[in-house]
Amino acid sequence: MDFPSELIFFLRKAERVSVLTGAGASQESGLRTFRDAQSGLWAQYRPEDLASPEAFARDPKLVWDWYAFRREAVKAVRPNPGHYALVEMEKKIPEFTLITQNVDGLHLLAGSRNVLELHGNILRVRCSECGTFTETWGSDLESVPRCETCNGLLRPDVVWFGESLPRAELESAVIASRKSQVFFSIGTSGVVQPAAALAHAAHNNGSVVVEINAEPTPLTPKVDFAFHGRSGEILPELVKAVWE
Ligand code: BV8
Ligand code: ZN
Repeated sequence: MDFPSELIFFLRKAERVSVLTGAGASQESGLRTFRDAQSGLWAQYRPEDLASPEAFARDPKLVWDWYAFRREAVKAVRPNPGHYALVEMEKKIPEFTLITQNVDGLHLLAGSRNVLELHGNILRVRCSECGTFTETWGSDLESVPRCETCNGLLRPDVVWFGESLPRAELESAVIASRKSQVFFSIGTSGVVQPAAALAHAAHNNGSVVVEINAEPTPLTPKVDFAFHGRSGEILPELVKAVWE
């Protein structure tokens, strides 16, 4: 794949680069994106109808089981070449921030260091009442496991629709996006807020915005460079073209 020489030039001299990733960045690891039709048992549910406090209050077992199913799927997959290309990019850029909407922990597993998990991490479980984190819980399939401290229902440590994002991560993400000289939007449909606003904040502060996505998104008209294809293929080629 050929890359515009001015993008290569920008990246070679960039000191501050921020990257926002979405489910598309994990698709080549074998994880379904959020917008993919859910598989099997879950086909009849829309993610938005499962990933919310109301859904958990209405049917905690259904929501717990959906996350248990997804947690096992995450544990069964590995980072893909796109994740590893971002690890290489981080080594070349003095101030590099990886902001992810993904809850699968694959950037950390690949070796990325400065990662901001805006929507939490599905591998972490906490009490829905007292917030205590736990690594182990009962394997009784009939009911949602409960907190050993206060007996509250356990839940995945992810941000549901209608819930606020973790303040520290969001603030750091906004600052990094605004300060960036180059901002990448990778594998995201750019519809979920406030994450989707980060690319606009970068653009409005003069960043060079680069989109790498399988298909055009609402952001595409505003970006400086758009590459439509698979991030697991494009990212390693870009890193090679710039730094090798
Ligand atoms: C909040 C964790 C304040 C859970 C997730 C109306 C208008 C605007 C906003 C709203 C609105 N109504 C409600 C809102 C706010 C709402 C929102 O944005 N809703 C959307 C649906 C309109 N946001 C919230 O509720 C947020 N909180 O606002 O708090 C507040 C507080 C109190 C009361 C009110 C407000 C919380 C949002 C976080 C929700 N949690 N995840 C879990 O995972 O179960 S979001 C979840 O969906 C994912 O984490 C991810 O972020 C998002 C899906 O987006 P993508 O990652 O982009 O994935 P998607 O499938 O959409 O796209 C993948 C892309 O990849 C595609 O374009 C595809 O082409 C591409 N692709 C595929 N394969 C590849 C590829 N690209 C490259 N290579 C490939 N191989
Ligand atoms: Zn508790």
